[in-house]
Amino acid sequence: MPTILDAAKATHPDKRLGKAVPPLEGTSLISLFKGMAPNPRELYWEHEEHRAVRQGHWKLVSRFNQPWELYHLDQDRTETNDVASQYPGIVKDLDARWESYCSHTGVLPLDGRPWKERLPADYTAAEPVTAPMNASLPALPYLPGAPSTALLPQRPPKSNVIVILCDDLGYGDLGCYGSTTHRTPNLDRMAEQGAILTSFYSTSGVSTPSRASLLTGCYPSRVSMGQNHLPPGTTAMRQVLFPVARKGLHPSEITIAEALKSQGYTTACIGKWHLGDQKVFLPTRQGFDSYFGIPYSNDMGTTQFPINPPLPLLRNEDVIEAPVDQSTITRRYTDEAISFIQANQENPFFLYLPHTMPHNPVHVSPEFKDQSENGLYADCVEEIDWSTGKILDTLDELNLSGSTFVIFTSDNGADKKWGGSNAPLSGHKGSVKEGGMRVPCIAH
Ligand SMILES: [Ca+2]
Repeated sequence: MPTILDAAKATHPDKRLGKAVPPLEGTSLISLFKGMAPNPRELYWEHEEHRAVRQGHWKLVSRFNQPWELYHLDQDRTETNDVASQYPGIVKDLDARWESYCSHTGVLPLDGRPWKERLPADYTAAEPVTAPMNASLPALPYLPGAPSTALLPQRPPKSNVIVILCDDLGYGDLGCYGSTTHRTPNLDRMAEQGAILTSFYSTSGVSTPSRASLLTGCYPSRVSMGQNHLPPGTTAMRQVLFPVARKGLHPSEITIAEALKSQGYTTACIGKWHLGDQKVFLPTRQGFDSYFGIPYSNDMGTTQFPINPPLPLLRNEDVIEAPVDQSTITRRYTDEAISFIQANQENPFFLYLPHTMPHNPVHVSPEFKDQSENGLYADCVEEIDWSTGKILDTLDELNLSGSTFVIFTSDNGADKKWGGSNAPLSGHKGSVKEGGMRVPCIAH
């Protein structure tokens, strides 16, 4: 949110429902795109029984409610060497930050016990660390030979904004992030001409909370999207919304679309929403002038639970197809996106394009099927690359490239069994290891 508003020279509303809006947790990355060092700050994640805090090169992790583990990401990028017992002072400091985060966002430990009660007896042992805690985040530490962060051009006020968000695309799934099996020439070109970030995070390893943060600039729990709906037939709280959920992102929360709409932008959401499928929660009630897409994940049709409705495709607030033909969905999203850009070339626009793919079950157009070296998953990634190329070409043809800020990223890391890659990171979708939340991010 803050990055988009910064790019659009727009401001966040200071009041909501007549009350002052607290400061957002998100910060603008525009200075980073201009080649300046990022401001170091701590980051937090929660996923069911998992917790994590990152500050500089240190990362504190608790998995399955177990005591904290500590990793030095610069020296141990795969998070295999737990050094918590060697650096109890760092553990103590990050644990205190976690407690502060909990009180700030309303997050509670799952069993009600403070996290510090889980720490080892030598918790307050001498502090051996020599590196400063506030060391800057490393720039491009993992990809020898990767393109450096380039300067993005100055853009006019009220630049157009396009956010392309993939579903479950992993850190290692693109050529420009080191993949040798996925052909992504359009995204590689976008990275060469723009900026590629190697330490870019979503706020969650799963869809719903990640998207809530993207659109509001807040941690998921700040907007009550950290713990969500009970899936049918289970008693465990989950983080993602399921079909016919009684809950969604509260309509009073301020989204990017609402903030930009108030500045005169035309707004569209084309793709998977996953912030509530009841009418009151749909994109059309959250600042988007139009919506075309599926309201939740593509595996949530009748094959997931028999009580689920057939996976619907919506235009605005009406179901126009159920079950949706997923093999054409990426192509149809692309056509819709291009039509929207063409129709709004004379006025500022915000296009939010959250692809349905490459979330399992992957589907591709006939032209892309069996064309890659990594099965349907890579076919799907290559179709998304094609789609991005078509959108960038459209901007060029309409002479809008210089006045349009485009971000390509993913809502969380690749799942562990459908063909995606988070290499060279460990972890996967749904974990708090790096592969769960560190995602590709290319800006142009
Ligand atoms: Ca996802």
